[in-house]
Amino acid sequence: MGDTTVIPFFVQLDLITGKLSSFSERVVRRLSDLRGLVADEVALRRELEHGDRIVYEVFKINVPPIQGHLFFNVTVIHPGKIGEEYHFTKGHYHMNEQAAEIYIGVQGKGLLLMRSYNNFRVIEMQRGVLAYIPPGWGHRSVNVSHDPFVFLSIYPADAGYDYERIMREGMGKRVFATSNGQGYCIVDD
Ligand code: PAN
Ligand code: ZN
Repeated sequence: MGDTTVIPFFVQLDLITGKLSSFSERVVRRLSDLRGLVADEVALRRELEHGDRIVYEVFKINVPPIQGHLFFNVTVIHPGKIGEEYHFTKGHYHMNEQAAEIYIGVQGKGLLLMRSYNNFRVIEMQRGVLAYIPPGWGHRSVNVSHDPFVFLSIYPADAGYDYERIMREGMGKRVFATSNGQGYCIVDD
């Protein structure tokens, strides 16, 4: 029997801006949350002297975190760099190795970095791109534009998050601004 404790509901997603009409929780990640994850820790410390700015936010809609339910939420990565490295999410593997995920690009331009052992994939994200993250692939998103990069995520509510493995092993790729500040380059890490 399925879990019937939640009754059907909806929220309105603005397909141009990614703004949700309502959400249950707003998770804020700041510069200081990226300690140990950035290429240039000295640049990070320097930028922290000017304040602990918001790098990205996740607008979550809560449903029970159990098998059968789906989480869906909107991530906004604000434009910016730490040193020459574009703003990115911490990145994670799902604890539940059976859990896949779908990302849908809504606004701005980003990269979805994925890793499974020594296999690496990068998908360019923008409005209308539907990306599939298979079970077992670690994933991180990067904003490579001068506007907010916004995307929707949908995944099993019992997926769980393993951030430690990314801390230990990294994503294997990093994304930097090119010298004219307009483009990006993907570098092995
Ligand atoms: C996304 C991410 C979101 C924030 O909803 O959780 O973009 O990234 P971090 O969780 O790495 O901070 C997702 O992949 N959920 O499974
Ligand atoms: Zn995920």
